[in-house]
Amino acid sequence: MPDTRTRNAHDHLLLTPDSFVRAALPGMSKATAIVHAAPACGARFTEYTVELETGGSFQTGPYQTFVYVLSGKLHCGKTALSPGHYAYIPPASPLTLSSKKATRAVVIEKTYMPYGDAGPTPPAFFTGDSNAVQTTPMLGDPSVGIQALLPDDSAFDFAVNVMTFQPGATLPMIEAHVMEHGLLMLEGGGVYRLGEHWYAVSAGDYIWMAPFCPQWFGALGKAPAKYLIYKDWNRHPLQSA
Ligand code: UGY
Ligand code: MN
Repeated sequence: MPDTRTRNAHDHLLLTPDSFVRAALPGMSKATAIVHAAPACGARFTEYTVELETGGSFQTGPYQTFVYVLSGKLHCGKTALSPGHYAYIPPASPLTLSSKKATRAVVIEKTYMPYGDAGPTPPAFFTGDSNAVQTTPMLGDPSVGIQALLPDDSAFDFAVNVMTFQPGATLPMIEAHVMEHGLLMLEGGGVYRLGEHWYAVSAGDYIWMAPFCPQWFGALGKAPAKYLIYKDWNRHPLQSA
């Protein structure tokens, strides 16, 4: 009988690759999606991995969209995105992204929330390379590095960071905060505490954390552990889209 590390709890979800189910979303051609987080689980954003065949394509919807390439090459307008490259696509700017070879990318979609008096203008389209983004030590600890993939600008209502833990490094505290998270393990592994549960996690696993889910991570093994983490950011908790 098969077993899985996948778990669905009231304030978190752990999805392991053995339980991923693929289905195309509207606008996909020679491509399929593994939806990791969506309003169906309580999330206020969606996150999915898109897998494209040679000549595959998908379209961004009416939402602001963040795309991070995991493997292959993704053509986004005039830009070709390689692994670790990413794009921010503003809402209501439909774009077709395509591949000339097998490609995987993670996609985050969120309804845009304007910022106070700054008006309703969302940020403009841009692309970046996570390999070139500066690493900042977390609370002064050089064994936990943070790379902020989006600019420090209140026009953005979410953040996407890459966090890299040297072997044995840990989050400095058990966090519990109003922001929710979508987390994709990119490399290595370790132990994730979510609420009262402790999970062994490794590259390829996905975690959704509800607001205030107690969370802590410790990296295990001989190589660094690295994850891509989304959070809602820069907005008052009473604001809704
Ligand atoms: O940004 C964060 O809240 C991050 N430190 N959380 C996490 O890694 N679980
Ligand atoms: Mn956190």
